Amino acid sequence: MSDFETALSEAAARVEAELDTLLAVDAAPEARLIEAMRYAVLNGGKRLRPFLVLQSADLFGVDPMASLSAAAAIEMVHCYSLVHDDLPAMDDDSLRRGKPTVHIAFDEATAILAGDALLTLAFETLADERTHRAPSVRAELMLRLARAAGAHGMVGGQMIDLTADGAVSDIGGVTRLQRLKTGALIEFACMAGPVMGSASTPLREAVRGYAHDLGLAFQIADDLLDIEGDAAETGKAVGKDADQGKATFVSILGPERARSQAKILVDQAVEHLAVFDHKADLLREAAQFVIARRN
Ligand code: GRG
Repeated sequence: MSDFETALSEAAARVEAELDTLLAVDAAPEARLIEAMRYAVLNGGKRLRPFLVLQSADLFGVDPMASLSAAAAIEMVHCYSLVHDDLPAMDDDSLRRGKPTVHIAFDEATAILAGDALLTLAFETLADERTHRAPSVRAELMLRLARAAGAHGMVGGQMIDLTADGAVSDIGGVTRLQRLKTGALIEFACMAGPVMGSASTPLREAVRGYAHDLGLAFQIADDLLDIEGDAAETGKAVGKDADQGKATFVSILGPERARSQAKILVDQAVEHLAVFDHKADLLREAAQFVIARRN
């Protein structure tokens, strides 16, 4: 295992333990909801977004227990989006992270409620004093996550994606859609560290540049996996973009140009980190990982 893989799996173990604590099972009548939330969250997954939170926080000397709370919060939002995206009204998928999706394992209403409750719990977690002692920092985290996840962020991107019907057909349109749908949350993950560490504007801008290029590279890799990956490796259905006639980076650029564009973006992402010393090495490796991954 490379240093990066070891760090990623250690971060995953830490965030899973935190999620397990935050989603404690109890005997209340709503226990079925907690069970569905746990199923949605404690089911593997690369935990890339939490990793980005922990690493960006480490760059600025943030208390690791505090950044772990923020890492758990973003994973809850990510998992909620996957649960809702898999619903029959949206992508209608029965496989996620190699297991039956939440509405298959439970039922549709429970899946909707589990997603709703994960989104809400994410904000409750950020609002908790354990995430940061300064109320202004907690408020900034909540504001940024709300913007990243909301109507002009992830949910807005999903809306464009669902209603595109050929309207998004050029590279500019696909870039904007994906910046909203997946890029905004990745940017939040990277920016959580500088926010919690009260970083200077130039250093925040360096991390933001990294996050921007990383998010696009991640999405191009996701589009390539949809045509080149297989369900056993990715743990989800593949070939869906083409089946749905969706414009993607790969459908517009073709696989070869898409791959070289992703490499350029990774190089640019790494260049943004030039202001940081070896402490940013794992973030540099994370950029390489997003385009090399097989799931
Ligand atoms: C339904 C509100 C709502 C939003 C949906 C994120 C999203 C928007 C849909 C997910 C569908 C999808 C496959 C998007 C492409 C990028 C993406 C988010 C892939 C999954 O993320 P990974 O690879 O997954 O980090 P793991 O399982 O490792 O966490």
